[in-house]
Amino acid sequence: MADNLRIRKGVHNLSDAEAGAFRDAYRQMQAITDNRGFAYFAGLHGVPNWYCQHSTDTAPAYYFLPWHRAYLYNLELAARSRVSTVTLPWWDWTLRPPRQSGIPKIFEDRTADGGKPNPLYSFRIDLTNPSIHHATRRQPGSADDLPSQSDVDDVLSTGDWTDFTLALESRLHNLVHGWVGGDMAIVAVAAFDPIFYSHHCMVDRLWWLWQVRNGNGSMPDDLLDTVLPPFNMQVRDVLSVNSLGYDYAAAQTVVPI
Ligand SMILES: [Cu+2]
Repeated sequence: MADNLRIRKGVHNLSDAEAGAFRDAYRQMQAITDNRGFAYFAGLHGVPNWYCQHSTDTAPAYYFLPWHRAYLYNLELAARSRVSTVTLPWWDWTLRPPRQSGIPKIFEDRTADGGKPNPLYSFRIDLTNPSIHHATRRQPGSADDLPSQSDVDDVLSTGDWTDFTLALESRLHNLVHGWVGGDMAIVAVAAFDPIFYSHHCMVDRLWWLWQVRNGNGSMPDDLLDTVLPPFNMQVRDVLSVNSLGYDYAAAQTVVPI
């Protein structure tokens, strides 16, 4: 295991200092309007640029996992150019009380860091075309309705690449978008909610846990050369998180080097 990998942790395992650094990075990015800023990244997924790839648009070629991995990678680099120690934390929706219940507290607090607005709680969408002007909001369901560990194990036990990516996207990922509700439930604006990236980080982590077991499985070869716009990356460039320079904390002991 290389020492220089960036380690992504669970939101529930962040120290106060790490949570503060994460807020600081997002707070700085949210104040920037150029292509280093939060609004720019949010606008790549749905409105106004619509680069995201979901299975419903791309069947039978499934770029959902590779595209979102490239997306998070670039977002994380932008966050690290603000605060160099930051890595993207994942939201483990399978945790239950007392460890966590529903939306993690760091995303739920309205204020943080001495009464400042919490940059993880909401972000104001200000777009002219289409005209959308509001602060993101959520309408979460009951905490018991989030996917459980056995739901996750079920999806992870799917050996075939196509079955796996479809199950992860439709049974876990979509369910959590709908569960959070509000903007997160609408593809066009979901990425403006700051929790989006930690939700997708969990999805990316589950793909990696599956890859540790299955490699690339039966992923079709012709998928590998596909470019993932607007990123200058192909599917083959994002297959290994270690090659991208990061790892997932809980996976460290089981990842073959
Ligand atoms: Cu999503």
